[in-house]
Amino acid sequence: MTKLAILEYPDPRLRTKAAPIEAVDATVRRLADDLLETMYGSNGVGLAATQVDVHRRLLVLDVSEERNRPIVLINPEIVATEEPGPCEEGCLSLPGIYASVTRAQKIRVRAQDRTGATFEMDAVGLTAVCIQHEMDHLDGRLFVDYLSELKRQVIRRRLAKERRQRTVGSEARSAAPVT
Ligand code: GNR
Ligand code: NI
Repeated sequence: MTKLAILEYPDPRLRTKAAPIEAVDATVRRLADDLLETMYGSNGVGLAATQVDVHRRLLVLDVSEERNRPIVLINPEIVATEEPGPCEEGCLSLPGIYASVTRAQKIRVRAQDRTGATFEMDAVGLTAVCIQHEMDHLDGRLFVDYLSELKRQVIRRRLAKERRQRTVGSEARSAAPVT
């Protein structure tokens, strides 16, 4: 398995609409494993293929405390939603940014698993919110799209500043004498 690089907002590649997966083959299963490794390695509860610049309809999640309940959803579709409510969201593509978004707190999803079999699952709470968040990624949407343009601008500036500081930090380190 490989830990992959995660695209960060406002990278335009995060706006790509992912294409359906025609056949669940070894390549798709390897992608699912790489997504899981990348998600666990970044302490995320979910990850969409879009975030690693693969524009296919696949997402993974694990909302368990012990980090031992991986779920792989291929070509997911939401077939029912209930109880819209607020949820504080974060995103690995917007490190350190959190905001409240309204999402259905109960959903029913249809998807294929890693064998290609179609199944349905009911999800509530964080699992339901996370699936909607990941499915938004597959359509090129981010949770900040639900905020005002003013809030998005504040977020873009904050992320740009943090990235600048990360770069300065690494330059200072590489310039330091190696003794
Ligand atoms: O790690 C994550 N936490 C999270 C918290 C609340 C709502 C959604 C999420 S998903 C996010 C990982 C991520 O960016 N997935 O795309
Ligand atoms: Ni995300």
